[in-house]
Amino acid sequence: MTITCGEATIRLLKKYGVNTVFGIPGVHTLDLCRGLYAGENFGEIQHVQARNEQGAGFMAEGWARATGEVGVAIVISGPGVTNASTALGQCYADSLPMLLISAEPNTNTFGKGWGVLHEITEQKKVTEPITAFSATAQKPSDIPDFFAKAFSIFKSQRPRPVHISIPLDVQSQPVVEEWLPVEEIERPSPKQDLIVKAVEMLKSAKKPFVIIGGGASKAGENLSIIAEMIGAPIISSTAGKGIVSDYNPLHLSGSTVRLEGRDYLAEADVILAVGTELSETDSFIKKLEINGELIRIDIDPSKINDLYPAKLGIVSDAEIAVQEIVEKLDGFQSGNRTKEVISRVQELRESMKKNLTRSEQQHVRLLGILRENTDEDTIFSGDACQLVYTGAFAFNIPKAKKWFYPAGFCALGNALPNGIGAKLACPNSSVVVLAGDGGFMFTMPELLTAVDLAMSLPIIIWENGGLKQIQDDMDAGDITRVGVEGANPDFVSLAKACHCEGLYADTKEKFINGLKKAFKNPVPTLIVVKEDDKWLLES
Ligand SMILES: Cc1ncc(C[n+]2csc(CCOP(=O)(O)OP(=O)(O)O)c2C)c(N)n1
Repeated sequence: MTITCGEATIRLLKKYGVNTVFGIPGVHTLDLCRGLYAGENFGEIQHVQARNEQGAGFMAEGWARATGEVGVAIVISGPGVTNASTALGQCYADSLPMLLISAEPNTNTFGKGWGVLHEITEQKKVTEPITAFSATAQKPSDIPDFFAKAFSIFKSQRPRPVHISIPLDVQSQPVVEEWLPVEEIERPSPKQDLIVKAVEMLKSAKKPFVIIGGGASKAGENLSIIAEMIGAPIISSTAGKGIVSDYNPLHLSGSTVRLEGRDYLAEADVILAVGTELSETDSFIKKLEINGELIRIDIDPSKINDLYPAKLGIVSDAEIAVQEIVEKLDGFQSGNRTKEVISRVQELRESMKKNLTRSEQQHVRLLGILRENTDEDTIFSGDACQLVYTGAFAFNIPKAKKWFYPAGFCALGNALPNGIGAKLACPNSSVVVLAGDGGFMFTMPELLTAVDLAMSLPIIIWENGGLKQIQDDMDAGDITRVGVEGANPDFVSLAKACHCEGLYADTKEKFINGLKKAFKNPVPTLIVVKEDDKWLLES
């Protein structure tokens, strides 16, 4: 039977296991929209209407953060693509699978510069630097080929976003043949001699250390076994938080952002770094002091000898390589070292608590209350704000994929739409959004998307009078404050105007009760917490 290319594209998405797409339709995506409800596709894929394509992209990102599976957004050409591009940047920086499907004007207009609707000359070039690849379909049969390449990247390589543009005239062409998904290819395994060498280095280390990044998301259990066997402290990157539980006594959590954590790392003689870029955004200093021999395990060969060249580089899927190291360690025990490391980790955690700023002390108080009133499956979707910076090292996350702090690209405004995507992907998990007053306003209209979805979603807004991190940076640099003190709305009234619940939590009780109700309200609840309120200053 003949169907349109738009319909065939949606059918193929379904065959790859996609059941939700985020987007905003336009005249350029009508054939894709027709495909959503045509024939056997009818209602198979939920379309979530965002209020801005940046929101749609961030929702797809949230889906990917929560599940490790591809998040999909469908947008118009031109402004739809430029709006959604920030989310591509986020997914690129944090190695997340996201598929942006966009329209493009008719192929006969390419390169002519006629100024047709939503035209960008060579649209794919806009997204090329922030995707694994960006491609324009010249004919319908390009689409299954592009999907095959994209899904191989999502499943079997370093996951990164992909952008596929489907021009108007291609979308409407007939497709006769049935498009099928390709089989998953095996993820790369390590060379045996390198695993043997790594095990020798770990066994003979006097002060080993383990660093965990987002690429190790399926290796958590074995990484704690390794740390326990060899007596090593663990530190996580922002993307690696929760892969090994923050409650593990060997774990310093995401404390590469703290001097205490970094100084301890500098003492190590052998460092096992798994699935981590060791990027600037994990420490916010130019370079970590690494004095020991570095073993790097990464699926991406380009990572092995970058800013931190490895003494031993193992190109492999992290899960497979770490499993093999555990097997080859064969029950090894480092003697008393594990005990010693546990007490040192405890000491450093205490010392981090003592060295908090006035703001951080308040964050820790709120985060402590939040932890007591949420379960271990709760997902925390954070924005780039001071509350979340503190949480990176001072908030315990027990499981992988439960803490979103997209430090990689660090675009403000991700928290609410990321949370919406996560809640749709994991409807049985509670989701809490953590945002600064400034960052929240970037994607505030997506509140209405959550209303459409009747979503129970507590949104905690840390109100500290503007763009405080940058205020602080300006103050510290003796720069006259500029552009950081703009007005905020009355968030509680705003919530009501958007058919949401809203409250100002000026006591601990109001906060806890508001949070409990928010998990049940059939709409989002804005819970505004103001820095320097009395209850946050009580110890
Ligand atoms: C899209 C984007 N624009 C600008 C910035 C720079 N920036 C980083 S933190 C920050 C302040 C954020 O303010 P707020 O969300 O209120 O959090 P706070 O720092 O007050 O905790 C700004 C403007 C950014 N990260 N992303």
